[in-house]
Amino acid sequence: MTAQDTVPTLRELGAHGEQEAAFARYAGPYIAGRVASRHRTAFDVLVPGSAVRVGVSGALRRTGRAPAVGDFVVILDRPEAGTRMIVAILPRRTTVSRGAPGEGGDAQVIAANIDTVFVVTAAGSDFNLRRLERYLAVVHASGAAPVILVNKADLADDAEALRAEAAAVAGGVPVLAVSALQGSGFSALAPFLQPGQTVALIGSSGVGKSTIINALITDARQETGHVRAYDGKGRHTTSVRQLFVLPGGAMVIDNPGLREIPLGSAAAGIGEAFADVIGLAARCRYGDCRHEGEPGCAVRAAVEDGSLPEARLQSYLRLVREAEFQAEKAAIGLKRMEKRKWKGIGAEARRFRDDRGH
Ligand SMILES: Nc1nc2c(ncn2[C@@H]2O[C@H](COP(=O)(O)OP(=O)(O)OP(=O)(O)O)[C@@H](O)[C@H]2O)c(=O)[nH]1
Ligand SMILES: [Mg+2]
Ligand SMILES: [Zn+2]
Repeated sequence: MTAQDTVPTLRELGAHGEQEAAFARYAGPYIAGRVASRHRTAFDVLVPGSAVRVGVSGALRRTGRAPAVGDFVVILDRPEAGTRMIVAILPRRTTVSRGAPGEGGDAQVIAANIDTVFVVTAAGSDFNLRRLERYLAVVHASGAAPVILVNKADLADDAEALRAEAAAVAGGVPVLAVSALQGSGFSALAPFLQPGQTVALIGSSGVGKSTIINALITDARQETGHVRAYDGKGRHTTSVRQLFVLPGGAMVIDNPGLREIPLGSAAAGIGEAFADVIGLAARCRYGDCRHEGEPGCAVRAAVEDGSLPEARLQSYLRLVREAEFQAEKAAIGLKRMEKRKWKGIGAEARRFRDDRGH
């Protein structure tokens, strides 16, 4: 399941000091590991020496917290009692999530403890600046550093022009053109793939995330024994999120293609993704300017003099409106939760009364 045969330590699996310290507090038959993939109820966890498939303890399940791919977890390991299960999740450094369509707009964790997110797009019909802006807001909010990969450079008439177009909306985030098919542009990925670093790849279905991972695995001329993210036999749509350990010691997480990228709790990332607009807005006459035609609007002025593309402003305003809507939804969810709590207390009070009545 991993591309390496040697025994990775917790640190080699990407754990940082805080996580090692948190695990050091466990004494007894505990082992720490990193979640590589998640099945219906079981998890594949990389532990020093091997990979194990384990469930989750009832106590952890009742906390409502579920391990995510990339999480460092504590496993209670008592083979003599036939028990081997995840009992705790060690503190997360970063959390990449997307809004869940559920109540309260609460976030769905894509992956945890990610250093870098490769936002993958491809030359051709997937290439969309507005979608990239949305991805950047989500990744900025996660604490991980985004890098944009424009894949399938071999299909582009002018790959450098595409790269530059993406760079124009990336606000200083690195934008790299690659071709997973030809293996070109990969040397520029090396700084993000140092031993112990973790990269998650996200992007639409078909942009080449799995092909890129395969190229990274075979790039190191690993002879045998590795699992390929993409089997090369016709189209293979990734259905399960999975962490791979590269021969060089970096870890990459392959994700199923995202059909939509709800903002979720990523509102905080909008500011970073649109630092240019925020900077202009600071110079608007009114502090609560919505840049919809108010007098003295520095943002509109920038659109008029051509320094800020109208489409980028519209993209920003759309994301802000969505974030406001999410915040409202979250507030409604909170109220509902409160109501439920009160109902629960009411039921308990009735039970208490009934008990007393008997
Ligand atoms: N021309 C060209 N085709 C590529 C390149 N990279 C990937 N492809 C092709 O694009 C198709 C989709 O690639 P995948 O790696 O499966 O895409 P994915 O992003 O993993 O897709 P999902 O798993 O559905 O999210 C495959 O047929 C690949 O061979 C590239 O650099 N150039
Ligand atoms: Mg795939
Ligand atoms: Zn304004």
